[in-house]
Amino acid sequence: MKNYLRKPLGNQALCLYMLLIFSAMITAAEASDESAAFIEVTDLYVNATPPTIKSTAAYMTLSNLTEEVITFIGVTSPAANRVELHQTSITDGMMKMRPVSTLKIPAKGEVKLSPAGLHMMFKKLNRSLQPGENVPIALFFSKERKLTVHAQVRDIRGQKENKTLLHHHH
Ligand SMILES: [Cu+2]
Repeated sequence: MKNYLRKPLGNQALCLYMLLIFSAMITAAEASDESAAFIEVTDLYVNATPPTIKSTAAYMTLSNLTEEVITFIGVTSPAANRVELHQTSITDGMMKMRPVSTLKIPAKGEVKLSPAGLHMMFKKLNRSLQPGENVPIALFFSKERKLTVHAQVRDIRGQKENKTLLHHHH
């Protein structure tokens, strides 16, 4: 009787184990699906920061590979407490930034984020970012689509053209 009871339990445990492995495999498959081309990210980098600076910006080009408009709806990174999409504009010689909540990427079109315009603002960095390292950035889009990319940290402080466009105040 004892053996009879134990056996089905053992099978159940095995079944559960197999189920766990199976669901892990499914999750892995879904994770790789997330990069199944709907958006292509190029020219991706984030500005290096000295230890005293707690914010920085990331730039990239977002290309929509599909036949319909894709809306960017948010961004996160483990390197910062908060990441926001910002638009830089110059009004009366003063540079201002404002948060942009959503961004439409036209069908088969692209949107460039660059130092003079749109950028992804990293706020409350939890550490300084060293040139050469890679920072994960999770991008969220309409239809619950997510894309994780890795931005290379670049030291652009020495580059004259970007010098006046660096901003650390919010
Ligand atoms: Cu900004």
